[in-house]
Amino acid sequence: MIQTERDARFREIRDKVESGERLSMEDGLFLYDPDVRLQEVGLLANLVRERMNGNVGFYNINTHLNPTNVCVYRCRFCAFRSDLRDPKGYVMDDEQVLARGQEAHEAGCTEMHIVGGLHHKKPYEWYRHLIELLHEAYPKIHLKGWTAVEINWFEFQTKQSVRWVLEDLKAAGLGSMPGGGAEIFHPEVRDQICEHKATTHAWLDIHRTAHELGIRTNCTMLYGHLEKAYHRIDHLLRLRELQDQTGGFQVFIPLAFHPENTKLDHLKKPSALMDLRTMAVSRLMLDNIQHIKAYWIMLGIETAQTALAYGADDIDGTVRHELIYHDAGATTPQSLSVEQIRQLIAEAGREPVERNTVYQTVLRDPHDFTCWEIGSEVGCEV
Ligand code: V47
Repeated sequence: MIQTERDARFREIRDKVESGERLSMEDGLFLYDPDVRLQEVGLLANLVRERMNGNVGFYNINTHLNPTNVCVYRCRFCAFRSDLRDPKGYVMDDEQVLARGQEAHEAGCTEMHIVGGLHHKKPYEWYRHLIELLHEAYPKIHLKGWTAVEINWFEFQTKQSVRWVLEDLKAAGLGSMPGGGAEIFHPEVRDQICEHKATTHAWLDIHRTAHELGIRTNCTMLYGHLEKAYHRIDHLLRLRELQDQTGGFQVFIPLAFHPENTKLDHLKKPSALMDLRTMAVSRLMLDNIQHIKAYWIMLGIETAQTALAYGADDIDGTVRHELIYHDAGATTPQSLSVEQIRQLIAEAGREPVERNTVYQTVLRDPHDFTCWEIGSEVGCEV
């Protein structure tokens, strides 16, 4: 395509975006063409970002908990997993899990992000028990736990339906589900990186069922490995289609592949330019998902800040105890203080706003950081 044709095609897409018209597979592929200037794609995504979320840069105060890294699956992109008898393998006991809950409370966390391996010897009841244990001890902390891959495993373990498993976990205190395990839906890629685990159909169906039960969920896409632009757009369109039907996704998180210590360590990490383009294209394609998250742990702080002008309106949280990316070579800090995270959002020209997991604004007691309020609900007692 020559430059004048490219300019005309870009104007067509800009007109669609300005008038709120939905973009197609072809539009998405065009926006991934490296000859289409990244800055222009970014400006267009920023238009949508500001239309949907104003000038706000959301963050939360959260911690991660990975109760075990032992996993029956061997996803080629994963550096976190361990075999049962590998010295790297671990399983946390109740005391360690509760200590993490106490630490989260003292740090003023509103959320614990809980995911882990699928341990060969741990029954569903153990995973359920961890949710119940934390919820009973720290009922104010929202538990965002277990991806669709874990739910699919629990379905297999219990021989019960997805609905039964999700209702049971909700009764135990599960608040919402993270977006992991989506990877790339297209079978040409999925079959090469994680052919054994939850299928695309299962992943989408579990999220659909969660939404029907009033459990909000997040969604992700792992990019920068074996996939091509076509697979990425296909992935976004499948999410958009489900969101049209349920409205239950609250945020989309594009996840950049980190190759170190994985079976794909011959690949190069995606560039910051690729990260920003993926952020922008995601914002433009997913017209029905309210938030786009630039996960600073995975992007690095500078790229996450820049992403706030390329479609993203959220940079995730202060985070503690992150393992999945750090095991795969992430060089970002283990956590940020509240001052640091607010400062980096402000430096990017956005207004820092603390949110909880379901995007309600959090107000803090200036004299006691562990006391916070959502709407009219006061959340300082544990
Ligand atoms: O599903 C695993 C990805 C995901 C690597 O919902 C890797 O708010 C890059 O889903 N390089 C788990 N990516 C993380 C996740 C997540 C993170 C932050 C917030 C939320 C949320 C969800 O991480 C996995 C996989 O796609 N992953 N290994 C790796 N080496």
